[in-house]
Amino acid sequence: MERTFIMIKPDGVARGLIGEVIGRFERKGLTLTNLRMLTIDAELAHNHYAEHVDKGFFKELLSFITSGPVVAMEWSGEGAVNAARAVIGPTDPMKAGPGTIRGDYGLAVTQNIVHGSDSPESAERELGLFFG
Ligand code: DAT
Ligand code: MG
Repeated sequence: MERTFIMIKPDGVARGLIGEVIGRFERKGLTLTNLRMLTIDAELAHNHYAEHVDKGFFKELLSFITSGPVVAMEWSGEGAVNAARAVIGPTDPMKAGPGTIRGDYGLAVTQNIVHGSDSPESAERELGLFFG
């Protein structure tokens, strides 16, 4: 059994998409095994997005991800990391097809509604950051 870290970002929470997003992972067959609502501070944002701190878009990403409450979740199931990424869709919502969360609800690459871990190793690291 694999687990992955999924987070509904501040835009998804503000737009009232928590139920919609959770329902999609449930219908995929994944199991919600932990959940926590919080507002990310700068330190946690730097840790979570450590691979991106030197990128040109990081300042915008930092300001966005700390701008309001998020829903942090652990989802479990066979191939959970890739299954969840398929439900979420590509990073840029304009390139995400209909039927994916980002394809159905997103327009801009920063405000793309949901985060999903990109590998089992990233998932364990990110789950540790958010759930200890
Ligand atoms: P993903 O969230 O699909 O794993 P990522 O890890 O490459 O994508 O990037 C993390 C987040 O940073 C992404 O969800 C949105 C933002 N981002 C990525 N590339 C960007 C870009 N070129 N311009 C603006 N924001 C970007
Ligand atoms: Mg990523």
